[in-house]
Amino acid sequence: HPEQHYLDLLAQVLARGDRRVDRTGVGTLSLFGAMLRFDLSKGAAPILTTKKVYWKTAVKEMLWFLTGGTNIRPLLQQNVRIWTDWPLAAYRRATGEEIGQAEFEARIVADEGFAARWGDLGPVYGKQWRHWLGPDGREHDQIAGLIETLRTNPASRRMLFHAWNVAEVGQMALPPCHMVYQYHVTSDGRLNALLYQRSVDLLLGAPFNFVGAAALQLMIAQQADLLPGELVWVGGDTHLYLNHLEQAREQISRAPRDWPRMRLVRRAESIDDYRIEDFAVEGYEPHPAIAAEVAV
Ligand code: DHF
Ligand code: TMP
Repeated sequence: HPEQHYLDLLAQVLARGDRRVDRTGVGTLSLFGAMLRFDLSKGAAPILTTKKVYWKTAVKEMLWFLTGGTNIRPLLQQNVRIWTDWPLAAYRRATGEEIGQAEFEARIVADEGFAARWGDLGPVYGKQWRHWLGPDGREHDQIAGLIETLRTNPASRRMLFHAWNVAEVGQMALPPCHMVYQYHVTSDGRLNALLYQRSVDLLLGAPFNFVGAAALQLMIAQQADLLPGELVWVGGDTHLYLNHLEQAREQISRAPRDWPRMRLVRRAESIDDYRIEDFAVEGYEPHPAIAAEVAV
């Protein structure tokens, strides 16, 4: 089962990970350099079955990146709370106010001005993917450029987009983790993708990143009249937080089940026209969710 390779990676990090203090102060076990390969060509999607993964949340996050936005307000309006911790931490640092997460989220949703001031993550993924600012003041839409090249010159070896804008990394709430996506078209019309992720929270973050990358691959393939092929995932600093070790052991003890199928239920006019309702997942019967705290 392909999921076994993920479980093996969890086991490797537990067994051989280098123990170190990290930016968050939580501490990690870390291995450097990992690869997983997922075959999307038969309709199966890398949505882990050894714990319940909230795949709609991951797809909504990907759709939000594609809008070019960097403010968490539209996420909260769709009940997606995975990005709240970082603006909340910044707000608490700046104001000293001991506001709770639910109250902060409610204020972001209710008050547009508050959201504009406190809900923005800086020039993160959406900005760099859709509006990378060149030195001449011109903006570059890397996603539109990628789809254009896939349509007109699919043999190109230059089909990628990048979020690591060196000049702007310092203004980001969190520098990009899933950093470069490269694409490749086979002679029989399959779209392969390779995601390079520089930093990997293997228990909490990676399962979301697999789903996001697969959803993006389905959308881009459809827009370029290609069929999905393989998704190759490469991790740089691949780690388990020290407060996730029990959860990782629990997950390893579970037997993977058949992967669900994910497909698009309609053809969208452009890459900007997809909605969460366009994604159908069938046959997803995971083991129960595994609760874990995210390191901020
Ligand atoms: N920081 C760290 N330390 N790890 C991350 O994975 C991470 N991911 C970020 C931003 N910063 C991060 C953005 N993505 C969750 C999942 C993905 C994500 C942020 C958070 C998360 O908490 N997942 C939980 C709850 C899911 C839910 O409530 O919908 C999970 O059990 O998967
Ligand atoms: P870092 O910037 O110090 O590397 O911290 C980022 C942490 O967030 C790290 O544990 C990796 C994790 N992460 C993911 O695994 N996937 C993601 O999509 C994001 C945004 C973060």
